[in-house]
Amino acid sequence: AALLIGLGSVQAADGKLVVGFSQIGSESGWRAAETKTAKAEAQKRGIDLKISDAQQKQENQIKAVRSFVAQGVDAIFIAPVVATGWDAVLKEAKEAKIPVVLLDRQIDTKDQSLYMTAVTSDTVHEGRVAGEWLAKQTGGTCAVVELQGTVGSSPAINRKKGFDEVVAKTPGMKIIRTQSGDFTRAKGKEVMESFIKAEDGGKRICAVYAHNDDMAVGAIQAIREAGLKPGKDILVVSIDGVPDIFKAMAEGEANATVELTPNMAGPAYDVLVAFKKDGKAPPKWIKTESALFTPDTAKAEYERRKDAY
Ligand code: GYE
Repeated sequence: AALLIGLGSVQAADGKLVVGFSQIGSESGWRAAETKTAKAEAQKRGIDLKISDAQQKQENQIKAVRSFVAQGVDAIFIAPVVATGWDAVLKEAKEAKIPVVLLDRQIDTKDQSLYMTAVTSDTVHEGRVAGEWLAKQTGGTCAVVELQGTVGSSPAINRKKGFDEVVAKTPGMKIIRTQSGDFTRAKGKEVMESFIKAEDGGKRICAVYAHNDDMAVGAIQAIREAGLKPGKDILVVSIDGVPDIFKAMAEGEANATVELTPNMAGPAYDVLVAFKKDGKAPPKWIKTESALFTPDTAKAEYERRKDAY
């Protein structure tokens, strides 16, 4: 919709709500699905969505937010690549009275008034669920290598924290190597290759815990290329629930995933519409579900999702 500049405020000519979304990039299959879903859910509600791709850089996100403020959009959605460093730009949005909604990642700030709400999963809980599944599966004895997400991002920090809690109370479970694979398939593969080399061709590794499915898929390739059987010689547990991991599970090459819905924008639009209508502020955290999936249902789950991604 075209924008009309009025007195101190800007509105879409056709009365549509205008939302500016600063997206991180497309590092994972999950994120591509989140972007796709954000567009579809906007269309359903007649919302004019403007997406800016930050190509993994916080400075690009800050620029995008400033540009949305200058355009006078009705709301700003941000998927914050890292957790720190947001206060200054969020103050600018607040001064312009533009509500901000965080999508899928949280931020570190002392001033909770800088954003209206965050739609995310409980990423500490996801790490716990993955850890508990692995502890149970292995009878509590397992040498784990960990592929962390993007350094400084809330899901990487929290998925590590939740998993570490389980390790701390399971004497036979240990993380023997841990490194960031930046949430990408290529990096996940590369780091897994170095883990395998460092651990006697992979023989000392019981399982790989990847902070997302894409890195797990990369790790599966590395395991296969090293002459080992992913899902058997080295167990594979990760988070997201993208179609490719269900496919890998159905083929016996992955063992468990914790689902993360790609529909973060839908609930955000709903609270925004309510807020614009009657000024009702939503709760500070809108928590999405995190369910564990294992190979028994993988084929059906793959069929059910493959088109939505
Ligand atoms: O799990 C990963 C993505 O921020 C929770 O980011 C999200 C994570 C998701 O790249 O695949």
